[in-house]
Amino acid sequence: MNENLYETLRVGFPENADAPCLILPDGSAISYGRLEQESARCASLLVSLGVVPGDRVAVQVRKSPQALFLYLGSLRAGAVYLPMNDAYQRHEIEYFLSDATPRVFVCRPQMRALADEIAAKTGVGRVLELDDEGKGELANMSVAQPDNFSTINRDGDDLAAILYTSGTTGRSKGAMLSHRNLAVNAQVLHKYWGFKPGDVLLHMLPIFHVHGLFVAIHCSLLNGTPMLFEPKFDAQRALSLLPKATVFMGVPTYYTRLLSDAGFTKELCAGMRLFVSGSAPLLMETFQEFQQRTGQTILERYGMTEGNMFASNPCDGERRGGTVGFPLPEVSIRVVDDENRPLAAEEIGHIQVRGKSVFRGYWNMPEKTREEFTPDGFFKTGDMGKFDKDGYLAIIGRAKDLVISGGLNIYPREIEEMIDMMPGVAESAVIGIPHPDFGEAVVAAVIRQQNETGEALTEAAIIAALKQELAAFKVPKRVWFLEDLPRNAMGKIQKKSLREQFAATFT
Ligand code: MLC
Ligand code: AMP
Repeated sequence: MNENLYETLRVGFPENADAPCLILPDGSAISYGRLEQESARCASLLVSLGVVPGDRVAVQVRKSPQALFLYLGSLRAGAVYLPMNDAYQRHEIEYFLSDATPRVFVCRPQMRALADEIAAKTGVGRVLELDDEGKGELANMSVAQPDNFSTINRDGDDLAAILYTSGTTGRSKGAMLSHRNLAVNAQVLHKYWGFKPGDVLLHMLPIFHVHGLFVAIHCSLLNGTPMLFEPKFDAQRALSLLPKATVFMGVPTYYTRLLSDAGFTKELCAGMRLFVSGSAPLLMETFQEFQQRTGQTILERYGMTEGNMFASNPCDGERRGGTVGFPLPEVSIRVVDDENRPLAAEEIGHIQVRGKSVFRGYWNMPEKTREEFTPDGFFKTGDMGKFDKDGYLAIIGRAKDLVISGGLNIYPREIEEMIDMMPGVAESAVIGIPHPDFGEAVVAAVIRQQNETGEALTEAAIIAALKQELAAFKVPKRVWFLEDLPRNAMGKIQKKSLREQFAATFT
């Protein structure tokens, strides 16, 4: 049996090849038949460029139908898809390409010069361009390819994708996801969330992370129904499209932005059957305000790049605010103490997960992979939580030093390392503090070296320097210069105390 994820998804495609798969902002539609043809062309193109099963195909482009064809084409060619946030800059791209050594790198035209330079340095075989409208070199080359392609046989354990997540040590880790990991989760979610004929998903998430690329797209494809495929989240656009949709998926920022618009009404949501939130904590006040405004209850779920979705509130049944619901079918979740001993309900501990959707480990990091799994095969999420008496899981905090801003993860270590290298800096501490729009915002506290006058080392200079190297969403929104950092008796920086000191900055 061919366990290629594409074949699993294809089972859900409608019999009528003319049925719409993507509905674009101008109202035009791309049919399921066309999706098959275009993904076949992309697969053929990759093969013609020498891509063989297991080769990585790295992609850093804006969301477009062509980008989706490329993802599916990569699956069909048996390649390992490596999507990158389009905000990533030199420092990040260079690391991903040198670590993953892809055969092909697809970039935006405006990144071409940098891409060529990095590709030459890291040994990438071929760089191709795809512009923000889904046109350009790659699209032109794929037109000439045959529109049918026999999807390459893959075993369930073979890799389908590598998604990089930042690490506490400052070094990003490539989470290896297999065809089985993704297929199992897609099937489970499709069923658990009650997808049915007639559903239409409003797709406004980026397609370089688990949420937008896997959760949202796989559910729709398995259901064989259309997606209103928008380039990005925009509250005004959402208001005009919600009446045409039945399902919406977003990070909490999408919901707070919708709620802050007076035009977001109950009537607008009358045809909606499901609002899903995840990737970051949904505040109880957002959950409640949403209920009051729309009469609908947001379904909160919990997941991670390293294993897709782990837990979800029920589709039918009580969706409990402040919780992420129950472990999904095929996933075991336990809450344990520091010695991996399971805790009772209401006791707070480390959340660990095991199951067919949990990843195969970190690319090129066997040691790190071993550290992150327990001897009995549970993955240590780094999240803290508890089950309540009814079995609902609540996420209480994080053991890992991680900031989640607008649904995007930022590891302070990565930013601190870059600030610490700047001339005149003695040390720094990067923290997340409450932010009304992004949930959390990244800020930095910096200690100048003793002889540093402060003339060159300003807040603006640090921010500008970081933007050269790092994705803008990771760059601190504010930088403060302090005399010293709060420390405990062991000399460890007390980030909690810093967070308390600056907590009211944005609120
Ligand atoms: C953009 N900016 C952010 C930001 N997004 N800053 C902090 N946090 C963010 N999330 C900054 C930009 O760098 C830029 O800064 C300025 O805001 C304007 O950028 P923009 O692109 O125009 O912003 P906007 O379109 O408003 O984007 C905000 C957003 C977007 C919330 C709509 O970030 C988003 O779609 N987030 C969702 C991410 C996601 O898909 N997460 C799922 C991960 S999967 P400057 O300085 O240049 O002006 C996962 C697993 C799971 O976590 O469980 O799902
Ligand atoms: P990522 O590495 O981008 O996949 O982010 C995964 C992390 O996002 C998890 O480890 C959690 O810390 C966080 N997360 C995801 N969903 C939720 C949620 N519903 N509530 C709180 N945190 C969440």
